[in-house]
Amino acid sequence: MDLVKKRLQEVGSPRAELLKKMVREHGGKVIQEVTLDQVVSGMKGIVALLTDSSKLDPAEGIRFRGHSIPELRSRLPKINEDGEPLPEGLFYLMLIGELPEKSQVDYISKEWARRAQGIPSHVFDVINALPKSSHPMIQFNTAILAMSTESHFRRAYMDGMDKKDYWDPMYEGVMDLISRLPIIAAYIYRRVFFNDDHIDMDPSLDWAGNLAHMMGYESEEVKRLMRLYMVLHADHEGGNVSAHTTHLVGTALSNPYYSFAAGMNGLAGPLHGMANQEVMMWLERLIKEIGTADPTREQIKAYAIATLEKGRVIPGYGHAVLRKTDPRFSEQLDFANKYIPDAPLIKLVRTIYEVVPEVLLSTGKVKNPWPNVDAISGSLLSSYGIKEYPIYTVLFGVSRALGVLSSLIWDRIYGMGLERPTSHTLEWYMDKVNFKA
Ligand code: CMX
Repeated sequence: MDLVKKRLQEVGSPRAELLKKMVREHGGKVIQEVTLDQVVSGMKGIVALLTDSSKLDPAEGIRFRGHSIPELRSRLPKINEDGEPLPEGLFYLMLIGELPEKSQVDYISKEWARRAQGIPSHVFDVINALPKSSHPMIQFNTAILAMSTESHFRRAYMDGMDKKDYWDPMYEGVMDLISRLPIIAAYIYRRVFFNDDHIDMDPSLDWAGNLAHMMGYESEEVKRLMRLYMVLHADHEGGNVSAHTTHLVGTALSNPYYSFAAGMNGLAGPLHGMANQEVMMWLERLIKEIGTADPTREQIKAYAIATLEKGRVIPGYGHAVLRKTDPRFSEQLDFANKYIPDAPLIKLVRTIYEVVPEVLLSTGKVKNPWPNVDAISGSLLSSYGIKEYPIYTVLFGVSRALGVLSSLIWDRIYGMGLERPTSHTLEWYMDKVNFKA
């Protein structure tokens, strides 16, 4: 048996039993009261999800199964000692809850390289039927849906499988899907930006290294960046739009392809994953309007204020949960300072970081004026030669699969129920809070 699946079975059953027992004994206990503010502000802070893969602390940032990003950068297995961790290791950690050995990570690399071979040809036909001018996220999400013809879960469900075994075909589908995403992403990249000049995968490479290779980047530097990028974007607890949507759709027992495609449609929004592209467009306009790639703090301040006066957001800044600089930003800046400290875009990102928080604070309404993951990721990719902004959200999506799909398997292990919160009319709320018009 697949060694990851075997370990998952060993750790999964006792945790599922634990949850069942706790609900039996404490199911009626009140966790939290909900305010009207929370209902209309997008359910912020409402505790209503169970996600083990990662937890976001507003002041500290993300921890994956209890481990901070700096810890993971030093403790997860790598190819080279001075390199970045392999995302395969983070997947193992999020799925199993234990730091993997290098041999387990190598096993996943090989397993994904094997499973990646099976993409049916109609998936590429579907991509090719879309105009090249359609956004890469449209092509990516369509391809994910097109791959659902291969769903083990759908077949097992139709064959009448016992629901306690659903996690098994879900695991199979998730492993297939994750293994194939780099091929799909690279195919779209080479289709749109390199005139369909495609590059075959190299089964001897790791998952992220292969993505860089198939996109056309052979240097060890870009592969190292891609491994870091794939680790940093993988998960951000359960309530963000892409994670929550994947989970929500999965509770209808939709297969992993349907569920993940739904999550990716959420990632494509400019307030979520598409912010990485928005940041680059904001920087491009800034450079054009000010007339220099090395603007002063005063010039940046004036440009940021003008953005707010037009009723627009400053992309890459702010967060629904975080209340400090996103460690995913800091870790990328650390990487840039180490390897490309003089890159013009990185210098610009640093100066913006000195100016924008103060501008946002002065509005008096922005709860978190600090940069998030998207404030630097595009500048880093661009400084390494990956300058085609529309592919950035696709890369985010490839990485995000690791977290949301490991959680989707756990949803089936836990037997999570159909998600179905209650809605009410405006009049109901008026009555509830005793408000007279
Ligand atoms: N620029 C301008 N205004 C901002 C702002 C920003 N970067 N961040 C928040 N605000 C505004 C909000 O639009 C809101 O204004 P209104 O009251 O007029 O509606 C007000 O400040 C309060 O918002 P908040 O509670 O601080 O933030 P939210 O939880 O509502 O939204 C987020 C969070 C990320 C959508 C918001 O900060 C934002 O729009 N940032 C820019 C887009 C971005 O970078 N998104 C990426 C997030 C990370 C990711 O998912 O990838």
